Amino acid sequence: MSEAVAGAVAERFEELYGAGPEGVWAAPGRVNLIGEHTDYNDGFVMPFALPHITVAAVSRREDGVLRLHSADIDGGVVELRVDDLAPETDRNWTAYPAGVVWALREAGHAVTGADVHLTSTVPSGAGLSSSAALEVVVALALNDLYELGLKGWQLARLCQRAENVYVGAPTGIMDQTASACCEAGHALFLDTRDLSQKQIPFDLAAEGMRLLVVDTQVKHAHSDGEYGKRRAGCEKGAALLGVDALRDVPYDGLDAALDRLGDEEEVRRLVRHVVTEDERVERVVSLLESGDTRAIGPVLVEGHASLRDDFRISCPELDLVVDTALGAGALGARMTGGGFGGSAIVLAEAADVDTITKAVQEAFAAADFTAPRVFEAVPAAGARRLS
Ligand code: GAF
Repeated sequence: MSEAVAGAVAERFEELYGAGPEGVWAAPGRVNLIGEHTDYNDGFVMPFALPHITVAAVSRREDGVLRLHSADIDGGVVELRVDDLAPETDRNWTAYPAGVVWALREAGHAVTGADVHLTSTVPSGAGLSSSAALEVVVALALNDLYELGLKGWQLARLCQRAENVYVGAPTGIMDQTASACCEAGHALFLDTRDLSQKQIPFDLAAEGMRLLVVDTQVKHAHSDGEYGKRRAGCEKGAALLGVDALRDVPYDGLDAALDRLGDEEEVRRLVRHVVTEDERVERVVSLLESGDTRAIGPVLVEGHASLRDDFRISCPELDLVVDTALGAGALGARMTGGGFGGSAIVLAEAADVDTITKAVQEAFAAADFTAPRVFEAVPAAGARRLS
């Protein structure tokens, strides 16, 4: 499968650029099991990689030229000069790969140009980290070709910088780390403060369960303001409480912290979400480690309520998925990713998958919403070289 994909992408690269690529790489999208909007608060997250990948065929250049092409976007080859790359000057898809080159060079790595051809099966705008997959696949290819010796978490940091500074989207570090560091069959328990990681075995099929991803088809965007407002509100909360980040507010000190915030109603809600969400991640980890997998369902539901009521980033379509799936027998369900659209996840007994899927599709039709895309997610491999 990977070989066939790599061969096809390499062939197209040769048609575009006149010679075969030096290599072909892949980086996946992700879903987050639990731990939402905790990553820019130095907290905990628990994503796993999807089988959906962005693939890049890449060769080095020594003349300072960066040529970018995507099979998925009209517009042909885009040619840039690495010396001219500057933050927030590009509003197109090319800002993501160009931002990675910029971040590598800013960090002192002598990247002197590249020819890049990309294609992706990660749905875009679905909250499944298509941007991170795009960044990470380019970073990994350049890391290999220019023999930079950077580890997965270091590539993730550089990709985050590309997205924050070059693209101008104030996201955290979860998605890039997930794409770079996840392992097949596992969810990644990540401490976003120091990027320490633990791979947690997550094989639902072996226990007769499934995890569905329901893409509501409501497109979200991170640079459009609401994400940044939540982030700023969390930073305000940390400042008012005199801590470096909300991660430092202990769960058993939450009530006292909320009292101290007085009539800062919005900040109180944001703080309550982040502090309880960190606790939920730790609870899910310990349930999975003790083999009590079904018991994570109610924790996912609590997480959704917190994102809907306290963080206020759900939408009618996401709420409908969660309510309908639970009504049709799901063990748990919640929105996943940045919010304001995108996808929800549903944890279900294998035997209930068809009933739940049908119920969600019918509920969307009855509400006159665009039909959702439903697929089963099995934890897949992180970024890697294909050929
Ligand atoms: C988006 C961001 F990119 C992540 O960093 C994270 O904050 C997530 O939203 C919410 O948990 O995917």
